[in-house]
Amino acid sequence: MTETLFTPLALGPARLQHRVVLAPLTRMRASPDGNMPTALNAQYYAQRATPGGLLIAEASPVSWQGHGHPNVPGIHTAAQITGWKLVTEAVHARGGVIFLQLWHTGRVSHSSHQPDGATPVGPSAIAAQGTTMDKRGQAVPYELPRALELDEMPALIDSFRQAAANAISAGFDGVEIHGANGYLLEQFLQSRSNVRTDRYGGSIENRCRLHLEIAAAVAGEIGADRTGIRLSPWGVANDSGEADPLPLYSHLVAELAKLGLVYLHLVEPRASGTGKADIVRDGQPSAAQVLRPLWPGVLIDAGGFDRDGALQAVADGRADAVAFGRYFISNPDLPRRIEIGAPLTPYHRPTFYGGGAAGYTDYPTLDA
Ligand code: 8OZ
Repeated sequence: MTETLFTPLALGPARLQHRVVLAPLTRMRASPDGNMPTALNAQYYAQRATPGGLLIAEASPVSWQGHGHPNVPGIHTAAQITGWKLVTEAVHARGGVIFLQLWHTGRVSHSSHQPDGATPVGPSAIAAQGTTMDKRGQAVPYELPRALELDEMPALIDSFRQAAANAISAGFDGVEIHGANGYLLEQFLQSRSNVRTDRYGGSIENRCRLHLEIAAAVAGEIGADRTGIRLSPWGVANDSGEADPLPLYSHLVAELAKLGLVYLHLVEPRASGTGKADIVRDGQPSAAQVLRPLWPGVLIDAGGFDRDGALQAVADGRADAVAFGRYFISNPDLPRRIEIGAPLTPYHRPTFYGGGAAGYTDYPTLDA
């Protein structure tokens, strides 16, 4: 039988009733003081929850050092765990399944986001090209990062393990390691940002080490069946990009597969950007098509899908599930609209990041 977006799917201990997934989306609406999720955030996620539907909650720094944007929720303080419980309880009350994305921004942070105005950290002292947002939301050039010392690596890895434990105590069903989009893990992966000469740099094996050690630490803490990971091969977000991605990502995916993680989440390169515009890069390979043979578990694909493209990706076996971002923002009942082929409400990009309920919890459902 050909699978569709509406065939149930086992995801570790969870049973998904459909395969329309909420992509992890930075919305910058946590409390400015303490970076805690709020009742408004709980309302937003609950609106998008469906029985047996998977929501991947927005990228959440694992430490103060991991922050790089205003008003994003963290998962490293007791108050943040309490705030996240509002979200997970509201989603579970509607029968939903919710994972949390664990994040460290690395060199694309800015000293204004860092404790005591410290210099952002990265694999090597190489600045990203372009601009980022400072604490006040102003565009500023990327800074020259400080290269992490070898003896800082165990604590860095442990911050992901601890954040995963925190996520489970906050009620999440699992976590997704953010290994994509030019943030710290991807900075280690790629030769343009990593020129280390120790065991975390140089060879492909060494550049993949941080992903694999973090994945093993998180899976050891909460179970591989609750641990997913997101990658963006061929992506260019935040001044990332490997000249020859295939050998690098083939090794990484094959090694991750040995850890038995519950899912691999890929960002299709055609959609790679930084959230500033609707970027479509033509002529890119399909990451899912290329890497599917190396991944025996659940594969979630993301990046610029429409209804037909998502149905096709699941029907031809390239993906088991498809994550939607922009259209899940503007259509809280997106799974139902896709199921019945209903028209979609367009999204309003100026309200993607920051602000309150407008452009966040005020998009209509079909019933409204
Ligand atoms: C858009 C704006 C800020 C952050 C990512 C977490 O690209 C993000 C992000 C996207 O993965």
